[in-house]
Order: sequence, then C-alpha cells, then structure tokens
Amino acid sequence: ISPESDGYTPELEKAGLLNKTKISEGGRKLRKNWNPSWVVLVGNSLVFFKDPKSQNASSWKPGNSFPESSVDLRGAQLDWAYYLSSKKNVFKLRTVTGNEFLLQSETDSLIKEWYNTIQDVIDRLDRE
Ligand code: I3S
Repeated sequence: ISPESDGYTPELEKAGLLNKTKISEGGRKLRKNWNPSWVVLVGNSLVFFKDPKSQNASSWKPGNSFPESSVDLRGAQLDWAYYLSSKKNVFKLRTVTGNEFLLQSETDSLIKEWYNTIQDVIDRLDRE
C-alpha cells in the first residue's frame, strides 16, 4: 500500500533523532537503557524507529520501515525531568497506559521544539 493509495495519510508534524529510554511499563519500573531513536510525530502518535542511520523523513509512511514501537498521545503527560537523569535536556512522556519514556537531546533548541510540539498535540487532543 503506498501513501497515495491508502486514502488517508496523517500529517507528519516532526521527525528527528533523539536519545530514548523507557523507564516504566504499565506502572512497573524498568532499568534504563538509553539508545538513539528516530522519532516521528505523526497524527496522534509518537512513533519510534530503531537503527536511526537507515531512517529519513519518509520512514514513517505506510509501507516503509517498520516501527519499533509507538505511543498514543491522547491523555499523555509531558514533564521536564530534571531529577530523573544526569543528562541535560531530558523530558518524560507518560502515556495513559502508564508507560514512561525519557527523551533527550544534547541540543537545547531541538529538545525545546520537541517538547512544545508534543505538548501542542496533547493539548489539542485534550480539547477534542
Ligand atoms: O537513573 P540511573 O539508574 O542512575 O540511570 C543510569 C543507569 O541506568 C545506567 O545504567 P546501569 O546502572 O545499568 O549501569 C545508565 O548507563 C545511565 O545512563 C543512567 O543514568 P542517566 O543519568 O544517564 O539517565
């Protein structure tokens, strides 16, 4: 199925490389395992791809490379995570199902853009 033939291809809001670790699953704490991830914000979801080297801005499209995981932003909560990591520029995303992720970038402007864009989507979904 190509993006042209599936009838509806949601709008790509943002894509880029961030460091990612999952810190809890359904409320159960996990051991951190930081890895670079190609992160795509599309529609109401944040989609994570492994192997960032082989990714590009089209990777999220239907029929292209398969995501490692994805997160529904409806009801999600976003917070800066100053106390949860020794790294700088870390925020925590908590999904409605109790999964928690930390996302990080060394670039201040980049992480702020991600934070603001994800928060805008969460706010939009809250108003629906
Ligand atoms: O919150 P923690 O436990 O200090 O997180 C660090 C550890 O997960 C560490 O792994 P090991 O404990 O398996 O060696 C990671 O290598 C660190 O990156 C974690 O801390 P930061 O501060 O980088 O999130």
